[in-house]
Amino acid sequence: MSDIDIIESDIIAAITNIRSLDELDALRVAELGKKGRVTGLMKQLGKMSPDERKVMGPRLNQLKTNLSSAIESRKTVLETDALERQLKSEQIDLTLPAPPEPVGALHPVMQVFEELSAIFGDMGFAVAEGPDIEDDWHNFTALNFPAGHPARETHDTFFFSPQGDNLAKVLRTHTSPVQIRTMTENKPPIRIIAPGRVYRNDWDATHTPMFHQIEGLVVEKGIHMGHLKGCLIDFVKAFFEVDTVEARFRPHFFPFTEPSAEMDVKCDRSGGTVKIGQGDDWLEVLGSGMIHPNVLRNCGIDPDEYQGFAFGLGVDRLAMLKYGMPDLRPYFEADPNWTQHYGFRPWLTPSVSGGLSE
Ligand code: 2NL
Repeated sequence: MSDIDIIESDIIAAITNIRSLDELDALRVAELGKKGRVTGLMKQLGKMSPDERKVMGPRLNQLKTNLSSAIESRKTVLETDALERQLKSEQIDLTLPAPPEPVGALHPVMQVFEELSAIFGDMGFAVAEGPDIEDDWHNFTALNFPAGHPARETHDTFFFSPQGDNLAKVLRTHTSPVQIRTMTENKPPIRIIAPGRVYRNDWDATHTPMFHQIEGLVVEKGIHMGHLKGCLIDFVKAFFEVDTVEARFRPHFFPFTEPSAEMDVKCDRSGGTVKIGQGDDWLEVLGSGMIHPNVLRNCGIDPDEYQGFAFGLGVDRLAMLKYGMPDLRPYFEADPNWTQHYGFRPWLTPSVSGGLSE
């Protein structure tokens, strides 16, 4: 056997023993690369006599071809093996039970909205909704804020750019425009709550530019402050899940109600949390009043025939109070740890008879 034959069978034996693609590539470089053994032999051709070269030239080319094709076929075998191994390791047993789905949680603000709907629904209120983008008339004028009235400035309103001759649209600063729409589109008796998002340009530890409000409205014949007080005291007892609560109504001013009153309830702040229905402190819970005759008239209702009361409260703060959440900011951070801790199981719909918060 010639030297070349020995080299060839050596290398082919080595190729056959190789177990990985990396090793195979290293061998290819070592034997056929620029500094490789076979290339070294090729370089010697130049020093040979023409006769020798005639024999050795084709023989060396043959060697190169044989080695290349041995490497290629080994490569195919190794690649096929690697694929087989990968497919085996990635096998899925479709008969195994599925892993449990991650369970979402209802945001406490949404839970409180559900509880409020259950309580007022039980008293005969329907839920009404309206657009977040309102015109000036529904958000202000109809509610007895005359043009240029200073109370408009207290709302930190977000205005859109004015379109043509119309006054600029606004992001509603309260849910009252929903009630205005209900009164202009329906005849009394009316008994609705309007829950939803409202917007004011305010951003600090206790205020967010978007927050949640619920307002209530009753328009019937012969409605008076006694109905307002009875309704709101019943509401507070149901919401805080207590049998008795002491309440007081403090005179206040809103442009859209006359008289207006803020409602406080007795509470206990001694243990670091607020407990409703006991103790000697007062906690402000909502604003309310008898609907201003101008507002009724603006909606086409005769104030000599119909009277009504209305109230409004901030839902974010109410949720903090009821569920002991010390900080408003995590409400809008979508941190799954927080939602799992403070959130509610979404399928437990609150009801007055079946329990509000379980
Ligand atoms: C508060 C006080 C209040 C109303 C909202 C209202 C709506 C119409 C007519 C009359 Cl259409 N009143 N809403 C009345 C009194 C108070 O909200 O402190 N909200 C956070």
